[in-house]
Amino acid sequence: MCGIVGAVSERDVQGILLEGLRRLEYRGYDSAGMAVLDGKSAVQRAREVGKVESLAAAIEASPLSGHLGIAHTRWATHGEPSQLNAHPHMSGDRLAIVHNGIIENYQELREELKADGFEFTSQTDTEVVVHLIEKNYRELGKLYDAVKTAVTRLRGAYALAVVHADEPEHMVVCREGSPLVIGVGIGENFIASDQLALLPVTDRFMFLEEGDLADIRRDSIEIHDREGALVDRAVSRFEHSADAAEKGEYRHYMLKEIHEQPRVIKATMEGRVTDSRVLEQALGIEAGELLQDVRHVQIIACGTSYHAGMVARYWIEDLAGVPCSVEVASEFRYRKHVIQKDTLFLCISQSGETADTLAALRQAKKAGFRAALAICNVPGSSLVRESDLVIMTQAGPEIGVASTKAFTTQLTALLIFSLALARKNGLSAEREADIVKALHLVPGQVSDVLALEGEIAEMSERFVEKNHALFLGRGSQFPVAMEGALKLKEISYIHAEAYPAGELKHGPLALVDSEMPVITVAPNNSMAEKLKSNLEEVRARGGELFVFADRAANVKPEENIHVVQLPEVHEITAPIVYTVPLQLLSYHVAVLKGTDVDQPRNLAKSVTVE
Ligand code: HGA
Repeated sequence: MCGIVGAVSERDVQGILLEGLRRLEYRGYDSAGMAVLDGKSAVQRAREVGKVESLAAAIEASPLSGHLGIAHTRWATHGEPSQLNAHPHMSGDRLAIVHNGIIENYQELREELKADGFEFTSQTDTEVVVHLIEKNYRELGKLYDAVKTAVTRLRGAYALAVVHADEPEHMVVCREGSPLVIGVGIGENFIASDQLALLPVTDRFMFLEEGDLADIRRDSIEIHDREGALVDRAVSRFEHSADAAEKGEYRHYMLKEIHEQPRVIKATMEGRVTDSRVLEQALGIEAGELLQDVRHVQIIACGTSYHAGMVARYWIEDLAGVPCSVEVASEFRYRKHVIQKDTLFLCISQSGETADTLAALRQAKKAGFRAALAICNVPGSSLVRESDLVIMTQAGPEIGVASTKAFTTQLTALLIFSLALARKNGLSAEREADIVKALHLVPGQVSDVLALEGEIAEMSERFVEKNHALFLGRGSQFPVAMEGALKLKEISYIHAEAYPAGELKHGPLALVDSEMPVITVAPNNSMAEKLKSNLEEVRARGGELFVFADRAANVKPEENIHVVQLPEVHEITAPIVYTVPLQLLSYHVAVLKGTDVDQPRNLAKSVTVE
């Protein structure tokens, strides 16, 4: 989850690196650092605890200058956030590295290197790597060879960028389990954990494969694969416009991203649905044949993407009649499981680099399943490259750590997939047309919900003093309630839990009193009447209810019942539309509480470590 950026250029690289770090800060932000080489002196390094702006201030006070540099924004895994643990790490005063990932055998290497006389100044796993490279450098005398030999000793996940003051014309980078992309410039080249970091300087990128080791110079890029063979990696152009990563008129990225939903949901449908049917080829050339064989779907995801998977289970079982299981990746990967014959393995991840999801996919591949389908937002990511079928969500860069538009576009893609699978399993053309028509209405309905922002912001004032909240939903709205609770936790730090409304009386009702706000999503679906009885149970215990419902659900505002009326929506597409008011509610509660909305404490975007 850390962010790495590096540059080799004729111009001074300090500004490029700093801007890159600012753009990567969503990945980690407990400390940041930079190392720059000018070809004359030893490595110049600055490291600061806190956000990138602390580093920027330190560098402004004592500038670094040079044509080669690496930089890092950290999300600590080993060792507290501190200046000593911040990257770049050094061995002596001439070798520096930045690292994203985890070195699993670092204890053993640390003991070995200590016995060799290396002194450790940090608690990180990363520091063993820099000393190991230095040890090899002393023997081999070439940075490239030293890195190549050192990585054979590493177990775990890493993206590394390495520089040495005796070889100030290049950096050596490699990747194994953590993302790394090369930005191709003219007479200058760059590296970063994410293309976003480099958009001010290039829009051409090469994606390293697992095990690749690259030598990056101003005028050349040489890549060798795991076996040591010289390889070409295709150059592709970044597809989104550079300003997609800017905040524009909005106060926070999260708010901007909430408001982008009508457009990106529409973009995710484009080319994949006609007026009345889904185009299964949009899932891949072999999709038609492949889906024919699928008898079971196993969904794997983490966090918000897991909630999208839970909604999809209702769709897949309801529309296609195909059994579907959903599991969080970090659990799936560490247990024995039975993969049923002709299972489609469906991974959902915004970044496509989520370490647990990728590990689950790789493990399942060994166990054998019919095919892997990825729902992902980042082209060229590991998940996309390692799957047989892909549906790219068209959310554009999502910067806010709390996911919003990635979730609703995942739902859109999952509904398209569910319909394609359902058609193979007897879904009638009429029902398909009915649902596709409903899907076309979603962007407009989301806009209608966004127009209710003022009302929702007013409602949020009642939450500021609360310490807990309960979210209720039934059927496919239960995962929507879970996602609502997660958003509130993530950005406002209010403890929130979600329950299927029918479960209330089996325990959580004991928590309900006047201090416990209860938020309910209540479209007029087949469960509406049952849900209303559950609301009465809450009211009878003095609970304050906040209900998002459409007119037809007929929930009347009364004392202790606040109702926000939503547009009428089709039962199948309702989870997409009903997610949006809960995002707005969490956002406004967080703003009132004064939290760091885009970068909530302890979290990071794109969880590339376990
Ligand atoms: N293990 C290293 C890098 C952490 C990381 O990649 N986080 O996403 C450290 O703790 O510094």
